[in-house]
Amino acid sequence: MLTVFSPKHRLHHGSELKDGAVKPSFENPQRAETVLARVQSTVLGEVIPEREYDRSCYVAAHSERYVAFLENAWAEWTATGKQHDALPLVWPVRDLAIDREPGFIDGKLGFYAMDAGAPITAGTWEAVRGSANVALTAMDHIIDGAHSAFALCRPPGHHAAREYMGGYCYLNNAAIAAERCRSRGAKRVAILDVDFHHGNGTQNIFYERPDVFFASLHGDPHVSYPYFSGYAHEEGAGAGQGFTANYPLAKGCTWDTYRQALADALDRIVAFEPQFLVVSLGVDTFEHDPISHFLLTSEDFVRMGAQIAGAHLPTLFVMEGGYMVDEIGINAVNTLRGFESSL
Ligand code: OKP
Ligand code: ZN
Repeated sequence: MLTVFSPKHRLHHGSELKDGAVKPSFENPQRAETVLARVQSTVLGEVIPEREYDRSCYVAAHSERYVAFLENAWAEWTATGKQHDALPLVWPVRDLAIDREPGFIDGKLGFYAMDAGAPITAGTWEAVRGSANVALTAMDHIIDGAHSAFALCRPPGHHAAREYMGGYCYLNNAAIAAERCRSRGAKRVAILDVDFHHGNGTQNIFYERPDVFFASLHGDPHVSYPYFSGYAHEEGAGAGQGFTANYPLAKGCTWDTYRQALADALDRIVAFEPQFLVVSLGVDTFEHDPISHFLLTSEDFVRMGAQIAGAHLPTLFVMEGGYMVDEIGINAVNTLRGFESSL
């Protein structure tokens, strides 16, 4: 399986609020480096760099003004004299003016963010573009005939919605790849999100769309981030009614429970008859993940990959979360090898 990787991810190394202090983010550069090292040591296949893509590819999944915000945010922030990571501290909720973009960076940060978990730094935009271009390059490889590919994206993307960032995510790499399929002629695309956290951003982008089926398995939002989406009753709306499927799973979920939900999600995906499958591959469902609470073992990821291969669809794997850095490479590559070995 081909891997696409960009060293530009190293330009993004942000901080987050943790235990009452600003500390280096769990979402750190070593994550992608560890996965790359495992891809190489297991000889998964060729590793190629990303190609350049026009910003219209990003605007397919996001609003023009949001992409412009991401592009300009660091310059607007430093123009106020600040040099530390830009984080929002105020948000428009409920009765506040949720539709009017503020004219000042402090307001814009809250307007375009769901939480304080997506810091903007000097190198963030370059890294974020690189990550989206990694997904686009790998998707094009599949559209051009390959059965599978691995987009080793960093930063991740599945919390990024049409018009907001959050949860370490800025551009939604999986959604941008799915839109690429559509713009290159595919009628139907499915996205399967196996990251521990609900893919609220992907759901947001395709919620009213009948052409992109979205299924997500994740920690029950009643007790798990992102808390405000991912319930089973969220099934899409309007023309998209019935084209979103959510599987909230209880704390302590093991493979035996997980595989049944995965089987149901894959059945629904196969019934949808998509031309392509995009997998948001987070491995934070791992038993030793520091910020999640499922109990999958490293061997379970091999089983997960094999089960996904059973859908017999051209499949793009897009890297999302996973924070037990020592084992992130083993778990991600186990999934890919499980997929390949059962073809
Ligand atoms: C991203 B992905 C705010 C951060 C709260 C966010 C978890 C994001 C997970 N200080 N935690 O789905 O793996
Ligand atoms: Zn996650």
